[in-house]
Amino acid sequence: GTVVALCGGVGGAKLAFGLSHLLGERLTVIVNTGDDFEHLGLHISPDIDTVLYTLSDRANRELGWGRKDESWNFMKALAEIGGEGWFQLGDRDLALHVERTRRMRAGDRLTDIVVDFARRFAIPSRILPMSDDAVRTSVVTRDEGVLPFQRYFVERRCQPVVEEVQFQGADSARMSAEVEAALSSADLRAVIVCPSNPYLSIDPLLSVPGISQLLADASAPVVAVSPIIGGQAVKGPTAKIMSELGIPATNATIADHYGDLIDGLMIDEADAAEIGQLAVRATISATLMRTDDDRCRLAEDVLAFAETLAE
Ligand code: FO1
Ligand code: CA
Repeated sequence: GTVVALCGGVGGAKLAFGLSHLLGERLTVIVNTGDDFEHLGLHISPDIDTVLYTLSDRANRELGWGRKDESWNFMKALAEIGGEGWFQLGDRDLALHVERTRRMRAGDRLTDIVVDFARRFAIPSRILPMSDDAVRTSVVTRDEGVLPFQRYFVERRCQPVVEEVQFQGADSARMSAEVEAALSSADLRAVIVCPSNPYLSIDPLLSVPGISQLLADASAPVVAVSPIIGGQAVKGPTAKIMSELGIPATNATIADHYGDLIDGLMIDEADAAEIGQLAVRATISATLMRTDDDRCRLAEDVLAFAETLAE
């Protein structure tokens, strides 16, 4: 059977790495593009690139984004002539942005471009953008108005208080034929919602018309891995945003947030005591992924859990 993973950036990509190692070409990863933006005239797709780099062992593990063995000559040269420096584009990373932008201007679909890059990187699994249409995440802040996602996340370092998260363009976006086929395949064995930020990384995916319906209709079990451990987000601003939105940073909230879309939730062993309070079938595992072995073991655990939920 085949498996689909829904994924945002860093945390999600780590589990996608484990799943990819176990499943190879039987895995399709559908990736958030709500973080995409135009910068310096280039089309940047941070979550797609994080997945491409992570699954091909090119990721910069220290930074959590971008490539390993990176150099920054372009940024230094840009600063010298007064260019914008708040968003760092490494010399090697730049190649993807330039080539993606060139091909998009030539009329190629983002899906085809990403599939080609993945093949060039010898990634056996399929990586698909959630849509070829632009969906742009923006954050309504209390004091600074509406900020495009990267301005909020990188330039303002998630400091502004969040009142609402919006997905511009979502209403009229279409999922690609490839996304639709992957989610409605008769061969589908499980859908895994990776431990990415539900509000910033997974919700944009679910906002694309049709995707949540396909999840709800899937005969295969849909299983999420919680990004919360001990009341804290493993990485990034999940817990901060939840508290600003007035939602407690607990696994129960994550379970309620995904609601009927998921059939099971995997939580961290540190939160085992919460299992009884969850309105969904749940199981525990060690969800913190420090090493490649951790990623593969968690992938095994989540697939085994999904197996127990299959009809
Ligand atoms: N994150 C930062 O915190 N600072 C950066 O300068 C930065 C540059 C960057 C360039 C390419 C890329 O693919 C990602 C980059 N990120 C950077 C990460 C990215 O903005 C976020 O981690 C994701 O959008 C959140 O999922
Ligand atoms: Ca279902």
